[in-house]
Amino acid sequence: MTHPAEAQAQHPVRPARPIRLYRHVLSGHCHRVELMLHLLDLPYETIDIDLLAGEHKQPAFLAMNHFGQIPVIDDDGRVIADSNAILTYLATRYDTRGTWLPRDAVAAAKVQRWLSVAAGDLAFGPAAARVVVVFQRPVDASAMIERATLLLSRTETYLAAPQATRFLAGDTPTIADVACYAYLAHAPEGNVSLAPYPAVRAWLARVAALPRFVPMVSTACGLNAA
Ligand SMILES: N[C@@H](CCC(=O)N[C@@H](CS)C(=O)NCC(=O)O)C(=O)O
Repeated sequence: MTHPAEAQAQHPVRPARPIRLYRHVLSGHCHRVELMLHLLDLPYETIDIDLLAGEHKQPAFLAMNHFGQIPVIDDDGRVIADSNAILTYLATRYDTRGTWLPRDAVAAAKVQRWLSVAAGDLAFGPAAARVVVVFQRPVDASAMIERATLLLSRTETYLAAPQATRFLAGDTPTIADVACYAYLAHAPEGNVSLAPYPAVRAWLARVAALPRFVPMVSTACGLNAA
């Protein structure tokens, strides 16, 4: 008799129909989901949400995500909100080899550590600083830039250490890399330079070189304006 795990490996789960991704093209939270869909080679379609018109606060959208935020996916009726939750879902359901979200306890903890960074310092540092510039918000971004700089210097130390691995949570890519990529790669749009961080730039290049990688749209904002 075939073991269930073997059967799954022989017949990997595929979406019954294209996964619907509710997104905005300039959102790094949405890009990480789109990147994961590409890396796993999953069929999907996009629905652009008009953030400026407040479409994400309308009842139809709130019915999918009470927090009124993108991204959200609808996979044949399974509605999942929150970018890191979506990465976890996609890896668990569709990566039958289990490399993007390892099951080993220590390896899984290493991934979760960077998901926490993505939802904390990354979101409130470089991502927030970029929003101020790209969406021309009338707020002082200096505390966000300071947080971004601290995050980048800590990440540089981590990635430049003699025992450092090629990717954030090991020698092969995981959803940790997918979650952290866009807002670090696009930090210059928020006036945060990547020049002092060669190990971070080398890691970004390794992510960008992955098969089926897709970039996020760049804007000519912040340091990119020069
Ligand atoms: N924790 C959420 C944060 C998502 C998020 O901040 N989305 C932004 C766009 S990048 C948004 O929807 N902002 C509108 C709002 O918060 O009202 C996730 O990881 O998905």
